[in-house]
Amino acid sequence: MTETSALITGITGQDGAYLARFLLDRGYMVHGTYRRASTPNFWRLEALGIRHHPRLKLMVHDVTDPGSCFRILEKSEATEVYHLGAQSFVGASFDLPATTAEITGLGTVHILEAIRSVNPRIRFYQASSAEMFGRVQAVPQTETTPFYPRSPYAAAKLYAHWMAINYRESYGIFASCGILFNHESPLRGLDFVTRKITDGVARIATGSTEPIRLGNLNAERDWGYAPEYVAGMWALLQADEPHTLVFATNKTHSVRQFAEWAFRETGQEIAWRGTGSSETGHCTRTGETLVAVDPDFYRPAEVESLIGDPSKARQTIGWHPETGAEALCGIMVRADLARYQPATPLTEPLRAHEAA
Ligand code: NDP
Ligand code: GDR
Repeated sequence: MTETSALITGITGQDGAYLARFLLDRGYMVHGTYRRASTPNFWRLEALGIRHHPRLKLMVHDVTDPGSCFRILEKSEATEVYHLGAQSFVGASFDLPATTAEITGLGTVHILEAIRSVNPRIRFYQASSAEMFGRVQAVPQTETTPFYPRSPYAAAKLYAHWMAINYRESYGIFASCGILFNHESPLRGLDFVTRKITDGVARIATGSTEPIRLGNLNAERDWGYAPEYVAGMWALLQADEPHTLVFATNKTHSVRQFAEWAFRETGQEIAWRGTGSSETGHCTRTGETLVAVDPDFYRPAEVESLIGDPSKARQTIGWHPETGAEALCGIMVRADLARYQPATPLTEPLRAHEAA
């Protein structure tokens, strides 16, 4: 029996790495695409121990290059395509709106066009985002909540989302969209607020006196655990027909709350002083400044609060989250502490750019 071949764009990212491991564990042949960089960026694949897996093939690719989108489909002979490659950082999208549109928006169309020509029977997963709800029109958000994007990233994702649905309806392509709420892990990039906090907490716990500089402490997110969400991506492509489904925990918490949990994991309680851009968080025992608000991390337009209802995903494909945000925070802090403790062998460089 020949193995099923899957293609993952963005395999060097958080979800790409976890999804690759998930598919390899199920016997798939996995083709993953990475961007050429002066320094290879395979630390997540190494951390998961799959970098040299015999059924993993890595291919250089950029989603903005249409020809390369055709070639990866032809070479991989994939029957399932998980399109995760994107400029995924909302904050940077305000500085790089056109680049974000090209990668995150139009890049998806290049892949869809290639599927339409090379093999229209391919099952396609689109990494849609809760950010598309933006200034929310209903609480909690579901598959029928109207969208109101509030960033160049969200607008680009919304375009890609509707293009995937258009290819489903126009050409009969099995294009499924997962509208995923924030999901985090020890493999999360350091720019994102959860990992920025857990990395900072571990740094402070191992001797640093530099506070964590954050933006809007009152923003609320529905945070889940990434390995559970990639299992949902796979389940979505195994359904009898294509769907659009929300993946979320149906609970929301503030950035402030996440920081309090993270410091508590290392035995420190925070007392908050001041308001707005002059707010600081201090250790109740020592008075040391642990958190400082820095307006540099405010966004020109903010998504204040997100909370998703995953009932349809449970009914349709049996998916439901297991790990709540507080437990997730503990997992992340412990992993970052292990990275900073010199006696612990590193499974991940302290900074992605230090990867060999
Ligand atoms: P990451 O930022 O960790 O990974 C993004 C991946 O896309 C990386 O492998 C990156 O490569 C790759 N990439 C960037 N630009 C290009 C390009 N021009 N061509 C090809 N690949 C490119 O994101 P996540 O793993 O967290 O997210 C995966 C997907 O899911 C993204 O599309 C994201 O927008 C979406 N999403 C994520 C959510 C989350 O909470 N994590 C929630 C909802 C949606 P490199 O390593 O070289 O930068
Ligand atoms: P988000 O995640 O924008 O929701 O996008 P991020 O962790 O960047 O921000 C969450 C919230 O925290 C606030 N915040 C800060 N954010 C960052 N990055 N850094 C800070 O210092 C900081 N201080 C406060 C933000 O303003 C925001 O409100 C993530 C990405 O994975 C997207 O790709 C994905 O589509 C969405 O989640 C769902």
